[in-house]
Amino acid sequence: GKVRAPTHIISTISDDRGEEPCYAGVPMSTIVEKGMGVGDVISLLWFKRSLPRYCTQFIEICIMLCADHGPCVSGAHNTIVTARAGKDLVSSLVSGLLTIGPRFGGAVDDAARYFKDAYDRKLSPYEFVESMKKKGIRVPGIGHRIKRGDNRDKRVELLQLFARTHFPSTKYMEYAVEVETYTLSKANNLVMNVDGAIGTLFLDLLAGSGMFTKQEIDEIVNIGYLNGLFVLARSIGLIGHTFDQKRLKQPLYRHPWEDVLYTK
Ligand code: Q5B
Repeated sequence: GKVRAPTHIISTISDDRGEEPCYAGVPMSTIVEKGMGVGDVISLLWFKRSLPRYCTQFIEICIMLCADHGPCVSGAHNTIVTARAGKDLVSSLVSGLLTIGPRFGGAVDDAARYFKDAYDRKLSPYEFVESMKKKGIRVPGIGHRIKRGDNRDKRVELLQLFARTHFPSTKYMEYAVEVETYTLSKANNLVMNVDGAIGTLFLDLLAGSGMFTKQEIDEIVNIGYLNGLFVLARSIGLIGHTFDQKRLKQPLYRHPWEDVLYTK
């Protein structure tokens, strides 16, 4: 009989061999006919299942709220400088994306990991924050350069409002609010930031939707899917900043001497 040659690639999320491409088994025509959105496409391609509407809506709200945060943040700054150096769209985009990491936008997965561990081990906010301090680790999802206890991040408030209205449970996020109350008693800039809100609310989505086993949740948190939401979202803004600089015909950027402390 026929012997199947061993394959070099295994793929489980999409298939383009038939009459029309399928995402996790769902044909393109169904996606269009049913009026599915980008949240549904992310559900299919990242989580390999159709999630309930409130979950896909939450994913779409995360994408919309993180699409941009002005020209002064690390990512936009890099993209602007690169575009002004005459580089192409992809170079300008990736130069901004490469700043996403533990301090800027890429703390979503670590927020999910650390807050899940602390909540599941029933640590009090005091025990959690002080144990992190002893280890010399900043609490991911806490702290912001411009947001303060008396100038909260509107994005965090909008995500919390949506989840409190639509999610069956918000236990991880409510725990993060308790942690924030404690960190704010230490310093006014130690607010829950957008990474912390998305990280803890995604834990609530995974645990409360009934769509994931405990093992699947652990795998998602361990692999680290959630920074992908910020990366995907912020790409929208970084592409916009590239077009903006090109449209404005901005010259090569050179940082002013006066703004550098030259010292020996
Ligand atoms: N301290 C975000 O720091 C920032 C502490 C802390 C315990 C903490 C810092 C941090 C964790 C990572 C995180 C996501 C670097 C942020 C984002 C997207 C964005 C960005 C935008 C957008 C800010 C002053 C004192 C020091 C520190 C202590 C600070 N954070 N202690 N846990 N988490 N957070 N990142 O203001 O005793 O003086 O040594 O790393 O969640 O990226 O809009 O800009 O949409 O684009 O520079 O929103 O919080 O404060 O470094 O001067 O620290 O506070 O140990 O204490 P800052 P520092 P001490 S959202």
